[in-house]
Amino acid sequence: MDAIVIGAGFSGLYMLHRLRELGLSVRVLEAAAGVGGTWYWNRYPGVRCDVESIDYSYSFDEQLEQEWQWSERYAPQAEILRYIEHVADRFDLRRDIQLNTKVTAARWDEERDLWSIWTEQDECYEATWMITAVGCLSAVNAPSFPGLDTFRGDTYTTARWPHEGVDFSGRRVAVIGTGSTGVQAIPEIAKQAEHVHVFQRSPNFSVPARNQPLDEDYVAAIKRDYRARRRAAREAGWGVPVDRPLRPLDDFNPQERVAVCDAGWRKGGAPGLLRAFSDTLTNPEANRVVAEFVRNKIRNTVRDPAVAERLVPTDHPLGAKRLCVDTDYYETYNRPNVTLVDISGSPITEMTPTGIRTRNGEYEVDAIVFALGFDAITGALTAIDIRGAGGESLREHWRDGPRAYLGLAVAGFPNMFTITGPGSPSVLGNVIVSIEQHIDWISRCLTYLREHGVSRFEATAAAETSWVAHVAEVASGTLFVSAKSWFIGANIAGKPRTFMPYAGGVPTYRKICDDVAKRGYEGFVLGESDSLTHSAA
Ligand code: NA7
Repeated sequence: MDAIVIGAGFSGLYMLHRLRELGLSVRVLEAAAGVGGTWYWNRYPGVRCDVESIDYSYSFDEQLEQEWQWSERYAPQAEILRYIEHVADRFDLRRDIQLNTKVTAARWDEERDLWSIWTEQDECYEATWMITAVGCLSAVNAPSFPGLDTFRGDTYTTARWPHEGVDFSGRRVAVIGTGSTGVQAIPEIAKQAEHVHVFQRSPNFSVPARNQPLDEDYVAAIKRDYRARRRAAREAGWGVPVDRPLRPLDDFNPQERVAVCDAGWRKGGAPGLLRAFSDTLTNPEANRVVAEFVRNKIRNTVRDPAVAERLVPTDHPLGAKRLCVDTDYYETYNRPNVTLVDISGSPITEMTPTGIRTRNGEYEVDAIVFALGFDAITGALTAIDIRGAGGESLREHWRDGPRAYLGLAVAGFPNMFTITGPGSPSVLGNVIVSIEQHIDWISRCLTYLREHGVSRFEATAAAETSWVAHVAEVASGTLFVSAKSWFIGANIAGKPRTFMPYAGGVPTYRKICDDVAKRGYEGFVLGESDSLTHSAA
């Protein structure tokens, strides 16, 4: 093939569409039995996107965006999956997608300038270009509690939820994990189960989604000028349109500050609070004002003051861990069938045949739900044994933290593109905007390389090093670095602590990528077989 794309989620599908337009022969290899990526796997109760569907959708085709009708402000998983399936059918993508095909290894062939790519079934594909579209939140942080195999009840992992659903009626359920996933799942499970024990290691900030059916007039107004909406999304720092000019905390007096936060809280969704002030994520005082506002909302919502206090996050700035978006999360702790088990000082020591033991005691349950998150951003890439020039392993190259030029390419790994790779904005905001930007850039790059007869394309070590330093420098000017989050790999034992996404905002990043292209792919070596035709510093 000309190209192998790994993964058939939002990225893989659009990449396939663009590569076909370029006339390349392409195969998409997908581990799952269906398309959809994270939206295929994550089927737990309450699962929705935390970005509004109007924005969390492809912008590349005007007809597609006109014909598709989102039913709710934040579409549920089943609807997002239907949308992805619709896209696969509408653009006739399925004939080039091979499902149930997990890629296990890939090796760069120096002699022939191509990738050999192996699957779990031991098939081998060869392609000039290897494009990873594996998703930032797809490698599951699997539970590894002692005694887990002795537990006699049922266990469920949110990111691998049974397709037929789960009936929790009459059952005592433990949920471990209170990130975005737990925060969405807990209220839904509590509606059904006899009792829910929530095991919380650290509390997260969460804001109400205020999800609702989409108003037809509102949608019609957006569709009349969807281009403007998309443009606004692309020009906004995090890929979501801004509804008012952003101003720093110091522009407001104390009453106005509360009013700004209150407006965000009433509107619902993450942007209202994250962007309450232009400096919420860079100025500790601005962040403190917003965080304190949300803390008070928690205290005012949860009736038992001791429970409320345990739900109040104090160990990180608001937004430094991804801000959760919920429906009735804090209210759920007012239910008589919900118990919060604070395991911050008394961790889970083991699973027993009948439940969960912490340092403080044992909790008998019939089922355990693990909502432990992901080996984010790099986990799905390092799960594949990728070997570049000279046999160097990607795992080894990233031993001290991920290194990639623009988050798009890795030095020593020619002809490999990493969609939403480490060092790109990826998970900071609306990932669809970042996915489209990466894919459009890669497509233009491949066109240029073809026109210039280039068959080998590789980031230089110098460009990679300076980009990694730039990503770290930008992050150090934000409050992101002060939280033990999955953004910095802190949730996975032994993972190097590096802030992985690019925090300089989507428009700045886009301009940098475009400038690199304009300067003849500065920072890449462009070669033709063994003889280099062009090289840039
Ligand atoms: P997250 O945000 O990583 O949350 C995982 C949760 O699981 C978090 O509360 C963790 O506590 C908890 N956790 C992880 N390991 C353990 C162990 N061993 N014991 C107890 N608790 C544990 O993942 P999500 O799936 O919720 O969300 C990921 C993203 O997906 C989300 O931001 C959206 O963008 C979509 P911790 O906070 O580490 O103390």
